[in-house]
Amino acid sequence: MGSMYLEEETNKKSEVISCIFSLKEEVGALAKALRLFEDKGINLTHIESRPSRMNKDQYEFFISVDSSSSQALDEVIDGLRTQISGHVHDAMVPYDIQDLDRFANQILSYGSELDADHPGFTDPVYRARRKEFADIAYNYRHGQIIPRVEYTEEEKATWGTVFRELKTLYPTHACREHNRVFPLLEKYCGYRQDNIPQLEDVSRFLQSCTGFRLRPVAGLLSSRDFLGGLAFRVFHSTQYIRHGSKPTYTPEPDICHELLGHVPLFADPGFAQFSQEIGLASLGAPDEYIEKLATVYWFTVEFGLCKQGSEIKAYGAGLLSSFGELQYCLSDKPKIMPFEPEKTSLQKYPITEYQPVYFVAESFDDAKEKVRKFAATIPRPFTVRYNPYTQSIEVLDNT
Ligand code: HBI
Ligand code: NLE
Ligand code: FE
Repeated sequence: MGSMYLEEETNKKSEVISCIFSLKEEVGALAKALRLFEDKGINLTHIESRPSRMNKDQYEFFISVDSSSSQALDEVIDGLRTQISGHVHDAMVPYDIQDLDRFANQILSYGSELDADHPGFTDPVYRARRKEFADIAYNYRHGQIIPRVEYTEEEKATWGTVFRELKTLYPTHACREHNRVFPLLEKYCGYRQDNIPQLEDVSRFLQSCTGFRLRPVAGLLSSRDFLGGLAFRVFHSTQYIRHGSKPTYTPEPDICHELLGHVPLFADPGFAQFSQEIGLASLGAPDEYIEKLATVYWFTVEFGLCKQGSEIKAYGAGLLSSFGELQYCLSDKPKIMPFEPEKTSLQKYPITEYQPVYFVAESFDDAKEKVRKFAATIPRPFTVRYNPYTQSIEVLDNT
């Protein structure tokens, strides 16, 4: 059944929306659910059923509809929840790289609006500028060239400070993979103290290294949407820069964080695979596991340390983009523990200050194997596999 579905999916590329819901096993339950679709005039293009792995007395239904029905589908989902107490899995899973167009604009905070404690909140120039960046992201569609931005002198000065300070720390503080890629970014992508590189150039470079690409985003996405992108080797990247008053550390991602922290590692094959593994594990996972995976992501891709020879180095992007925290994380102040997904995924963490705890990985390969084992324990109605030729997800039946 999985393969039949795949054929439909590749023919119709992205004109399909899918959804999974489960119903208590009782006479007529499916008929009632299907009537909701009928009432809204929705034509199902695909339906599969299977007993739920999570709930013994439930059946799961995996349906696809034509994307022109997307609004009506939202109403049906409401109906499933309220009228027949069906459980709709929060997963409106992206199946194709273009599906990311439907998720990328649901920003949690800091989009064009800035929260009151943000250093740019009272700066009207900064706020107006953030709105320009938000508009680029909102209008972006998969496959387009990422619009080039002319950065102001003030923005370039902020970048310059961050770039210069970090560059002096990398040789001693960054992992070897980061240090290996950095000179290539200087050579091919315009990484310089007096120049903020363009996302489009960097995205092309990454594609040639590992197939990872960048997609502009206005601010923070939900964990589910953000991790989902990684399954397709798509990294959602901000394009604005932090407020010039606080170059040492900012809690929100900005272009310094993306380009200096994340990009060098996404150019490394082992790390790219590790990141995609977390993304694949997130597809269709229940909410409580999304939270665990987000925590695993946080303590690896974002704030990870790793062993290299007899030393410990930083590979987490949040460390490699903050010259304050990069020094702090390798000092004797924070607590350091081994990376074990089962335990790491339960660790609480602050998001607006230096981390009190870090986790150390043996290697990217080792971390990847551990995440894979952890992912296998996530109860999901299906197994997924990425097909790089079609850039889509293959759904494999678990039964
Ligand atoms: N959204 N745009 C964006 N950038 C991130 O780095 C990011 C995100 N949403 C959530 C998130 N990071 C993580 O902290 C985890 O929840 C995955
Ligand atoms: N604290 C990081 C920095 O200042 O660059 C950004 C972290 C984003 C999660
Ligand atoms: Fe990040």
